Amino acid sequence: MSDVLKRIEEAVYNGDESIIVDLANEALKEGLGPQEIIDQGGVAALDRLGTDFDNLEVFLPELMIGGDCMKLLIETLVPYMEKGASAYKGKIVIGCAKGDLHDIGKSLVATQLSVNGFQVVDLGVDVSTNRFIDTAEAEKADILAVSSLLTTSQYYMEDLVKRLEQEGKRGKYRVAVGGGPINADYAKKIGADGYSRTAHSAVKMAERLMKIQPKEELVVELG
Ligand code: B12
Repeated sequence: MSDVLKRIEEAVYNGDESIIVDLANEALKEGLGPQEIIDQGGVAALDRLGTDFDNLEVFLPELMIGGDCMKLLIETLVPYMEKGASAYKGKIVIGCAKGDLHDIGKSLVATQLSVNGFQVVDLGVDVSTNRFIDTAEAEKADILAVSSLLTTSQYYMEDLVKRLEQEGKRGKYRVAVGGGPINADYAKKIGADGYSRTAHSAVKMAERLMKIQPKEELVVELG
């Protein structure tokens, strides 16, 4: 692995916020792509922090500072992300499930979708089922996208699908889900229409979703 990617991983892991921007620029100068820098530098560090948090080797403050470093890394790299075809592809309402404050992955998905032609309404974190549905109605959205990293919040994805069915609105929206503990089997089990493992592959997944009717088939992109 490139030396600068390793140094970015270390900086995010150690919460060295003051050197993140310089390192990101150095990596760009070396010809590395923004997505590669985010995944192999930033995400690698957050994965390590998550594992070490699980093993009681690091604690909440380290997770928080690591999260802030990652946000700064992404903010620095977003202007360099390649824009795909910009013709309007559809409208997506996205947010983190109720109770969930992990917004880094959700924001990466929102950014990828918007630079690739989707109009994105980002509701942020801790979004209730009512707010998802009310916003989708008001915005005449095509896709509802829910992110969850907490097993305690993922239940609200199922709640959303059920509520749309109970209110006779299921046929109006495709529902996409993603986040750490989510996988294709879970997406299928709760009756979602789409799942993708990464922000990058979320674009393909959303494009495919726009071509099917809700509940026609499960669209999966592993990416
Ligand atoms: C950083 C972090 C935090 C930061 C979050 C900062 C922020 N603004 O987001 C802070 C410090 C706030 C935090 C708090 C907590 N955290 Co935390 N956190 C993490 C950590 C280390 C990284 C998460 C991250 O950003 N990953 C990087 C992003 C890019 O990955 P991602 O979110 O998975 O997203 C990608 C894909 O999943 C996908 N995707 C994501 N969303 C969507 C949506 C759709 C529609 C699609 C298609 C795709 C998609 O695309 C993304 C990009 O490729 C994880 C460990 C880990 N490895 O995930 C723990 C982790 C998620 N946290 C955990 C826990 C327990 C907590 C706390 C409960 C700790 C506590 N005791 O208070 C609190 C809960 C707060 C709350 N109510 O949400 C656990 C969750 C365990 C579980 N099974 O529920 C984890 C797994 C750590 C662990 N191993 O124990 N955390």
